[in-house]
Amino acid sequence: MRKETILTHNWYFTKAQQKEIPTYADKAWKKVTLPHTWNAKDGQDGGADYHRGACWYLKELNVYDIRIGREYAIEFGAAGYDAIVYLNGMEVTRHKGGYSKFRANLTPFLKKGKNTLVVKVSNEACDTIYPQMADFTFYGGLHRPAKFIELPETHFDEGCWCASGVRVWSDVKENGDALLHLKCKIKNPYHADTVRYTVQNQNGAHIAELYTDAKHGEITLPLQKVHLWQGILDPYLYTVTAELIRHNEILDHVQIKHGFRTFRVDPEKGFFLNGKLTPLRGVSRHQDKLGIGNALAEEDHMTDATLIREIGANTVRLAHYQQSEEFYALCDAYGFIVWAEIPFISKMLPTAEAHENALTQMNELIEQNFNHSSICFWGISNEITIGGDVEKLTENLKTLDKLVHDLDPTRLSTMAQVSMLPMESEQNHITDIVAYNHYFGWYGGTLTDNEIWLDQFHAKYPKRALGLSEYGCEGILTYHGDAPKMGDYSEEYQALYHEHMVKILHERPWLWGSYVWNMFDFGCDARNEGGVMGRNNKGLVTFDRKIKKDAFYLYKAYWTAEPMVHICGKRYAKRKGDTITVKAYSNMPTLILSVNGMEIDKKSANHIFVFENIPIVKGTHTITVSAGELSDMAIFEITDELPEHYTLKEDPSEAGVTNWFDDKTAPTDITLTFKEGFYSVRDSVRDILKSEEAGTVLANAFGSVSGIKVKKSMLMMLADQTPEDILKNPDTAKRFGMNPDEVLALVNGELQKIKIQK
Ligand code: GCB
Repeated sequence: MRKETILTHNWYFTKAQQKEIPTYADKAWKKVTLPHTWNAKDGQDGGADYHRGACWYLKELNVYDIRIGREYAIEFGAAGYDAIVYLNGMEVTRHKGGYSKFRANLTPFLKKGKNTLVVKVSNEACDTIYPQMADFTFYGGLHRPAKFIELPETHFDEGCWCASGVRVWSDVKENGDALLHLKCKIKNPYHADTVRYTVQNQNGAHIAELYTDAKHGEITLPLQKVHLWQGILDPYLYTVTAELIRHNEILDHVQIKHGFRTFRVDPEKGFFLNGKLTPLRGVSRHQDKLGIGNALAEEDHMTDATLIREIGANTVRLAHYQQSEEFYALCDAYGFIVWAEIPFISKMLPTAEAHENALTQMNELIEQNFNHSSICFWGISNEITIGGDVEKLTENLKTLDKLVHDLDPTRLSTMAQVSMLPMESEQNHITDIVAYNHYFGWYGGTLTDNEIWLDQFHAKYPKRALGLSEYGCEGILTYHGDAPKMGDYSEEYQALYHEHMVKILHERPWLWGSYVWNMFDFGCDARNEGGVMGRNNKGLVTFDRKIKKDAFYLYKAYWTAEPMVHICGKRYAKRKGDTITVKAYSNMPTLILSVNGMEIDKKSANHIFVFENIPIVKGTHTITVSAGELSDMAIFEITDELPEHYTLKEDPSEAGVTNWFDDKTAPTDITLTFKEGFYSVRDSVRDILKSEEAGTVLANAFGSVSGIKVKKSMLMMLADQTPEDILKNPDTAKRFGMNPDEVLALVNGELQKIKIQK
C-alpha cells in the first residue's frame, strides 16, 4: 500500500544566496514550518517592494527502509513560482508555476539513513511563467503542504501532471438513472492485476463492487435512481474506492468523492443544474489572509468555505489561479458550483516557452482536479487583452480552449474579459461561454451602466451565454456618511453599490453566473487606496476574516432562507442631526424598528428596509430592528460633529482624468526620441512615478485610454512595465481617432519634457 507522511516541521529556510547546493543548514538558516511564504508581511504592507528572488529550503529526510522496486517521492501542494528540488546535492526536478501540485521522484537519489532535501524556490520576475502582471501579491515559498510518499512498484499512476490516477465521471439520465464511468491508469501492471471499484453512498452503505483488469482500467457502472448532487441545497456525495489487486493482496488504493449532477447553460435562459434553472450568484475567492499570506492552514480553508456558505452563494470563482485541493474538496462538500482557472492574466508573453507554461498550468489544473464534481467551468484567462490584442493572442487562447476540451469533454470553458473589450471582439467567441469584469459605479461610469451594458450585449448576442465574472467596490470600515458616493471608500457606498447590483442581477436570470469581487479583502503590495497600503478592499469580509461588512449581510438577506436581520451602519456609530435613517437587511417580509425599547415604525420591504426621518435627540440610543423573535441591535450616539476620520481626505492631484487626449492632435512624426536625463515611454512605471509631474502624465494617459479615472497610487501595480508595453492596445487608441503609435509618441513627447528625478 502507499504510505504518505506530511512534512510540516523542521524545515530550514534562508534568503541568502548559495554558491553551491547546500548540504546543511548553518545558524544563518531559520527553522520554519510548512506551509510557508517569505512574503507574509512584506507582501501586504504596500510599496510594491516585497522580496522577489530565489530563496532556499532544506530538510533532513531520514529513511531507514528502502525497498527495491518501490517508488519514493516528495509532493508539494505548490511552490511559488519556480522550484528546483535537489536530493543529496543532485537535481531531481524543476517545476514552473506557483499554484499547482507537483512531485519529485526521489528513488534514484535516495539512500538509507540521512538524506538532504533542498528546494530552491524563486518568485523573481521572469518571462516564462504566468502570472506576469496582476492585482495581487505573488507570494513566494512552499505555501502548501508537502508529503513524502512511498509507492509500491505497481500503483495508480499520477502521470506527469500529478493527477490521482483514477478518473470518475457520470452521465445522469432524466429519469434519475446514471452511468458511472471509472477509469484508471496503472504504472507497471502485471498481466493478472485487477482493479476493484467499490461505491458507497453518503451514509457509507455499500452500493456496488466491480472489477476490471488493470491494463484496461476502464469500466462503466449503471445505477438506478441515484441521489443527485444538488449544489448548496443538497451536496450529496458518493465515495468511490479504487483498489489495485494482485493475487490475494491490495497493492494500492485511491478514494474519490463523486456527485451525480447534470448542468447546462442556455444563453437565453441561464444556468441549469439537474434540469432546473439555477442562476449562479456568488463570489470570487482570493486565498490569502492577513499576516500569513497564502500559507494557509486547513482551518483557514474551512473558515473561508464556511463564510461563503453563510452568505448563501451557490457559486465560487476561484480566482485567479489553481487553489488548494482542500478547497475544491470543500466546494464539493458544500455544494458550490466552481469556476476554476489558471493565472493567464493581464499580459500575454509572445514566447513559445511562456505559452507552454500556460498549457502546463492548464494540464495540471484539469488533471489534478478532474474529480471535483463542484467544478463546472474551466477559465482560460482573465482580462488578457489588457496587454493589447497582441500577435498570437487569439491563437494561444484557441489552443488553450482546445486543450480544455481535449482533456475534459464534460465541462465548459470560459474566460473573463476586461470591461473595455468591445462586445464585437472575436475574443468573445473562443470559449463555450463568456463573462465580463465590470466596475461601472466604482472605477467609472454609473451604477445603471451595468444593466445597460448587460442588456445591450444580450440583445446583440442572444445566443452567446453571458456572465458577470467580476463586479465590486471598495469598502473601508473607517469611512461613513449619509450621502455616500462613488469613490469615497465608505462602507455605506459599498453597500449601496451592491444593493443596486444584487437587484439587477436578480432580475436577469439569463446571466449564467455572477461573482462579487471579492469575498475577502486581499493582498496586493502595489496598492495604496483609501488610505490603506498593500490591499484591495473590495471584500465583503475583511482580510483577517474577522469582520463582515454591511454588504455581506445584503447578500445573505437575498441568498439565504434562514431568517436573518441585520442593522447597517453599526460602525457609523456617531450621527448628527435631529433625525436619523436606519437601514436593515433581512429576508423577513416585515420589520419593526424600536428606539430605546419603544416601537417607532413598521415596514414591509424586499430585503432592504430603510426607516427614514426617525426623530432623535442628542445622546446615546439603542436601536432595535425585529421580526418576531428575531432581532438585531445597534447603538448610535447623536453628537454635534461627526468624527473627521469618517471622511477620506485624498489629494485631488491623485486622480487622473479620462479626457487627456481630447485637446491633443496626433503627432505627425511618430519617431520616439530618448533625450538623456528626461523621462520616456521606455522607463518603468516605478521610475516615472518618482516624479509628481511625470506620474500625472501617466495617470492621465492611462486613464484616458482605459476610460476610468486611474489614480497615481494604483499605477504601482504596473511598476515593472513600461508605458510602451501598456499603451500598445489598438482598441482603446481608436477612441481618440489615433493609432497606438501616435498615442505612444504623444505620451513620449510629454515625458521627454520632464527631467528624471533621482
Ligand atoms: C479586475 C481584475 C482583478 C482586480 C480587480 C480590481 O478586473 O481581474 O484581478 O483585483 O479588477 O479590484 O480592480
